[in-house]
Amino acid sequence: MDTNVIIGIVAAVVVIAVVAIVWFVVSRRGKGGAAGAPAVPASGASGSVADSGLAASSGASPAPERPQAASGTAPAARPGAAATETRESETSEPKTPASPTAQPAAPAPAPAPAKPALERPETAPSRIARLRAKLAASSNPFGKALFNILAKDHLSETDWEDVEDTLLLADVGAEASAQLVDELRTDSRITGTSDPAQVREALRVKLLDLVGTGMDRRLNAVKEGANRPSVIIMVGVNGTGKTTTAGKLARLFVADDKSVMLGAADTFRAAAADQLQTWGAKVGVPVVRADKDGADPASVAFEAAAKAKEQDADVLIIDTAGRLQNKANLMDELGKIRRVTEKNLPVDEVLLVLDATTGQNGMAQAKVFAEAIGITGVVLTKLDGSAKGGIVVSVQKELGVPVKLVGLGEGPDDLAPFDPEGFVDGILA
Ligand SMILES: Nc1nc2c(ncn2[C@@H]2O[C@H](COP(=O)(O)OP(=O)(O)OP(=O)(O)O)[C@@H](O)[C@H]2O)c(=O)[nH]1
Ligand SMILES: [Mg+2]
Repeated sequence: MDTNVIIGIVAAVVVIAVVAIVWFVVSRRGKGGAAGAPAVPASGASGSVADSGLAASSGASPAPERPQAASGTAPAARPGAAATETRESETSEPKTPASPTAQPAAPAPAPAPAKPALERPETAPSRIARLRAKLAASSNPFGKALFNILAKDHLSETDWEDVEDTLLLADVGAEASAQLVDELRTDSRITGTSDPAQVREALRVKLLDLVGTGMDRRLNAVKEGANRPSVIIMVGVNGTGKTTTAGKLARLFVADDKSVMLGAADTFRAAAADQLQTWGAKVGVPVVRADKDGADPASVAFEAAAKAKEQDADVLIIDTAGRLQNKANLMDELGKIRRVTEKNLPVDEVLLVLDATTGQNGMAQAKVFAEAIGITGVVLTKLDGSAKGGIVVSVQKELGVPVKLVGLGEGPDDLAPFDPEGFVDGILA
């Protein structure tokens, strides 16, 4: 065969073979590509399910909580902060991704739970008018007994003794009661009268004198030149009303447009800090508290003072655990709380909270607390009950510190400045 023919045949075979291979490969690729295509959309679909789940859960999760006091980062609340806070939480709410077609099964995000609105504490004038009426209306065994004696036409020797006994029973104190009656009798001899109406008026004047109308009963925090933050420490035996009064006091300041911070230095009972936090939360006041039970109360006080200073609060109120005045170690602890607080801020006020129903026993408490930590004022609580309140006279007389506030009920705004005229009129009513 001719060589040229052979070469031609070989070339034709090679060309056919190449064309056949190319056709085969191309046709194979076309089939394989169609089979693997769904991988991307599938993974895309599963991604959108996950996304919609996330969106739903973030939509349903509660709005960010107010920073816990332990972190101490919460700013001291100013009234009106509530509205700002709500707005902030609304704007920072995660936005739902706009991809409706990719998330057929995604539930609509639940709206974030609305934050409870902050309470606006009662204003001072309204509170005082309400509490005056309440005090006047409360039954007063002391006043009734005096009224019965002084309603007589003429006062006999026994009547004078009864007046003294009634004063004693009202916790005015033995010394003050005896002195009061002696003076009244002397006056009545000098004026030659034992007319009960006159004696009654004389008693009113003397009682007012004893209770003291000229004392400055303002809280140190509101006096000119007060420190800022002004620190108040609440002290007293168990159950007198320290925490309740701290909460009520915070409301008084909030009503006065002051920024307030609370310090939960009662680490003795686990629930004590929660109790304080409940008070604070209602009016948007942050609480500095220990992050574990049984922590050193002095370290909480230190921390609270540091935070109040850092956040430039107007007032810091530190609640302490109730303690019996005869437990020396517990009384020493109070001294430590004060010293440690003073490493950060001067302490302007130590309020001794006395339960008016404990009567003269309150005097023993007052003396020991005054020695242990020094007190600048007394809060007389539970005067709304059957309390006699005469302890006002003895506590001021013995300690030289004024009764500054009175607790007149368990309501959140049942705390009033002590008003001597109203108090004495209440006794004699
Ligand atoms: N009626 C009346 N109850 C009051 C008053 N102040 C406080 N209380 C009640 O007294 C009880 C004790 O109050 P708390 O504030 O827990 O007393 P506390 O001194 O902090 O108690 P401890 O921390 O356990 O020492 C609570 O039931 C208060 O509601 C008041 O002025 N009038
Ligand atoms: Mg308490």
